Amino acid sequence: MWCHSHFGDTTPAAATKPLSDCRLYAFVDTSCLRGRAPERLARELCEGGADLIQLRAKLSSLEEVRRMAQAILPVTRQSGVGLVINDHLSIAREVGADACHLGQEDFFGAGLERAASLRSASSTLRLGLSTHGPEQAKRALAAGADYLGIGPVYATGTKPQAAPVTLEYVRWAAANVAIPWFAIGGITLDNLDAVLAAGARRICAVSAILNAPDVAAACRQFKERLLAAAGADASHASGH
Ligand code: TZP
Ligand code: MG
Repeated sequence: MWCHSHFGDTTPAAATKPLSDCRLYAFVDTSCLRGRAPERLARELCEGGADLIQLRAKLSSLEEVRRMAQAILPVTRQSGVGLVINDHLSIAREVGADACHLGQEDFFGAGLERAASLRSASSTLRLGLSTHGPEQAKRALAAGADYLGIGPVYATGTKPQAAPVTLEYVRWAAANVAIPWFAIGGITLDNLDAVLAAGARRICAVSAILNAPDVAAACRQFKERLLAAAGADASHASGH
């Protein structure tokens, strides 16, 4: 088990999925809320089979992020879905989230070197790190990250300033990264096959899910195809 969080609510908690079982990593991104409550989106993502949910709130105050995290956490816990807080280590710790996701600058740029330094005796907080190329991936692995983000694969309006790393970096990750890693950036149901063909078996999708007419249905479509790809690997490996 990769984590059990302990937020003081009365919702019965399902066992949190191990990170190695996580395939579809979905987001509650405040830039895609369009008036919808964060906890409602979290519920729809869980219903659709998201395995992990990140709260990404680039323009929100600390207090707003804390409030959203506290509203989402009972929903994710009920489904056994891990909650990841983007950028805000202090809030991830305070609310008892399962993981914190940090960029290169947030982690290495802040002088941090080891994922273990973020944990304490009472906390099993996991760390995800964004990486944009092989050198960053090697450094993140050496730091003890629990998972890597590999992207942005394609240009995306959700992170407009970031240059695409292309499928070449996805292929490199498939050949070289032994911990869970998630391809991210501009991934849609239309280009998913190309991302899978490059070797990804775990993906993040933000706008393709949150801007879909039916959020849960969009999740289900991604999830089915990710599970099919993983299932095909397993049957090749067993010779069937
Ligand atoms: N990191 C790299 S690309 C990206 C982040 C947070 C945004 C992904 O969003 P979308 O809408 O799935 O392209
Ligand atoms: Mg960041």
